[in-house]
Amino acid sequence: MGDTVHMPDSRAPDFPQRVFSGIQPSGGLTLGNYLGAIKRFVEMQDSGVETIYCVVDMHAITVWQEPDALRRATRELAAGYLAAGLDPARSILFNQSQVPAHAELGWIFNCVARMGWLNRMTQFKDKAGKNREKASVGLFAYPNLMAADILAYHATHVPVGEDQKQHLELTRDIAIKFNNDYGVEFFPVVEPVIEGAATRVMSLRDGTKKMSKSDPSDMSRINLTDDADTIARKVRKAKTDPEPLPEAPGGLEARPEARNLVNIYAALSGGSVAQVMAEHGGKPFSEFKPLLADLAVAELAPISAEMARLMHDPAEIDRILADGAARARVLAQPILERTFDIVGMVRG
Ligand code: AQP
Repeated sequence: MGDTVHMPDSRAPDFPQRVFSGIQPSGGLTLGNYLGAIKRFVEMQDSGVETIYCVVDMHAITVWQEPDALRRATRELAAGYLAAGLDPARSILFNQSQVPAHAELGWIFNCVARMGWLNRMTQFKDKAGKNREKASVGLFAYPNLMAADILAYHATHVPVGEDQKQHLELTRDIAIKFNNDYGVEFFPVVEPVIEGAATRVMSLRDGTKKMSKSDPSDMSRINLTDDADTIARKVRKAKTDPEPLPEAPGGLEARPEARNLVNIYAALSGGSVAQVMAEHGGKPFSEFKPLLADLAVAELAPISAEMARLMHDPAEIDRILADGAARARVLAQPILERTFDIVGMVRG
């Protein structure tokens, strides 16, 4: 696995390579989270680079979360990390709220980032919708906290799906402005790692919309906790057009639903879109969908079973998160202290 990982050249050559990423416990994990993020997290861990993966619970509460549901989603996400192959002995796994440095550095970055920068964030516009006045301040400032998550560890590489690209550009802008304002070379300019066939998995009901854990329609997504029958049913019912698959990748251009299913197939099989087309081009969906369903079940069923097993022992999950948080605090605290010092805060 390790040799499939491509780490783009760092723009922070003076910093040792360190990977950070996170996922919100804002619902159950989807195939989008798995292919766009978790599968890549595991590959990076297995390649031997230092990896830190977070359950970003403070991000989750930027929109309302029932406390009990948040607790459950936090443990379920941690179980998903473990079941997919993240190993607490090789990666630091923890939840964000157990490491205060994230919030503390986030405040400093609230004072570095400009309103105009945040006003341009498309995710805020999408999530706040027409109800901007009623959105939480946290939802607006979300990218500043995300910058703090990453920069509190001087991380150099961040594996994410395509939708997070703009937030990572903002993280870079914050690092550059902080360094310029204070005349230091303290924060690295991070590199997003957005690679693979499924950097943007789309809804099974609408090929122009991202697959999302908070979409009201459960049929729009495959959840990592879905059983084999449910996965097969969702794939069978996935929206498609009446034409068979095209013979070549170019034929997918104006066919978002077909493209999405081919991308998912490629990501699950570990091949390229061109390989999938070479093998399955010209097949009707009635033939292609069952093959896709089989592939999805083969990959996800063991993960789902392991998640269910792990969820029977929440105390063990809590122990793993607490242990990871203790290790994360050791890394983040000196970086936070130095930041306070650079800014001019008196520390006793
Ligand atoms: N559909 C997707 N395709 C590829 N990657 C995806 N990611 C999310 N959806 C897809 C990637 O998963 C990581 C964690 O995302 P997040 O939970 O922090 O927030 P999100 O991007 O807003 O994910 P959701 O599922 O859409 O959550 P909600 O519905 O709560 O907003 C990121 O790396 C993301 O790119």
